[in-house]
Amino acid sequence: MKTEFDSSYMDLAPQSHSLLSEVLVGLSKHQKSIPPKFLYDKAGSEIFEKICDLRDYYPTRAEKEILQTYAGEMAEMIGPGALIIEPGSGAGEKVRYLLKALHDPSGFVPIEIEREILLRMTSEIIEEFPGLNITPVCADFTEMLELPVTVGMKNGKKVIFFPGSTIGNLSPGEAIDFLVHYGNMLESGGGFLIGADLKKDSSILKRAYDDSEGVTAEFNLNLLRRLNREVGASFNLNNFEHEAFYNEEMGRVEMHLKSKVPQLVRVNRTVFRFNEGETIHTENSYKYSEDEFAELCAHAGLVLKKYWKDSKNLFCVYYFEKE
Ligand code: AVJ
Repeated sequence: MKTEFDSSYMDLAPQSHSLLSEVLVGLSKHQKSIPPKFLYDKAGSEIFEKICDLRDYYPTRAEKEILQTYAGEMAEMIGPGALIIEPGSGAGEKVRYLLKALHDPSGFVPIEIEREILLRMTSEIIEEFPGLNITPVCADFTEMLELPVTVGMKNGKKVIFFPGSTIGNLSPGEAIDFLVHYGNMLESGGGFLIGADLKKDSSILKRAYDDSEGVTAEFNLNLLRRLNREVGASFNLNNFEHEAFYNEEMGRVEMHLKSKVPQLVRVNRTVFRFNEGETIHTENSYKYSEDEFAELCAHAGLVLKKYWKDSKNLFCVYYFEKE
C-alpha cells in the first residue's frame, strides 16, 4: 500500500489536559455541559458510524443521496483544479463522491482530531485517488487553527467541504464565527459546500436522536466511559440515562445525560453533585430552513449560489461563494 503524504501536520491535536480542563469548566456551570467534540473519541466515532446506518437516523442517508445525485452539478459549480479542505473529516466517506466528480482537483486537506481515523482515511484516499495531493492535518478544527503554509501557497480555488450537518453542533453565533474564520482561508470566489439538516416534524427528529436500537444512547454514555478512562472520573454508567428532544424555541435537538439518582461523581480531583433528574447537556443539533441557513451564512459574507435536497426534503447541501 502506498502511504506517502506530507505528515508535517500530524501533531496539532490537543492533549488530554484540554479534555480535563474543558470538562471541569462545563460541569461547574449551572446547566452542566460538556462540549460535543468529546463524544468523538475512537470508540465514539465508531458508534457514530453505526448511528449513520440506523433506519431511524435519516441525515446520512439523505445527504449521501444528494451527493450521489448531484456531485456532477457541484463539481460543475466548483470548477477544475480545486483544493478541497474538510474540517472534521472522520472516515471520509462523503468526500469521495465529490473527489470522484471533480475535474482534476489540486489537493485534499482532511482535518481530523482522531489520529488513527485520520491515518486510515488518508491511506484509503491515497489508494483510491492516486496522484491526488493529500495533506492530513491532525487537529481540533473547532480551535480555529491556521492552515498549513504549504496549503496556503497552492493556487487554484479553495473549497471548504463541511458535510454531515456538523455545523448544527454549533450555536448560530458560533457557526458564524466558524464560517468567518474558515472563510479567511479563501480568496474571493472561494467556496463552501455545506450540508445542514432541515427543520421538520419533531417526531422524526425524536426518533433520529433517540433510536429504537439504543445506539445513540450508547454513543452518549460512551462520553462518561471516556472520562472515567482518560481523566480519572468515577461515573457509574448505570446511574445515567440518555435523553434527546427537539427544543422548538431554539430550533435544535438537544442531547443530555440524565442522572437517575442523587449522586456525587469525582472527576480527577474535583467532586460534582448531581440531583435526581439533573442533566449534563452533551450536544445540540440545530435545524435550519433553507432561508434561515442562507441568512446565517450571509452574516459571514457568503453568497448562496445553489442548493440541493434529497427526494424526501429532509436534508440540504448548499454551495456558497465568498464575496
Ligand atoms: C455529527 C453533529 C451531525 O447532529 O446529527 C447524531 C451528531 N448525535 N446522533 C447530528 C449526532 C446523535 C450529528 N452530527
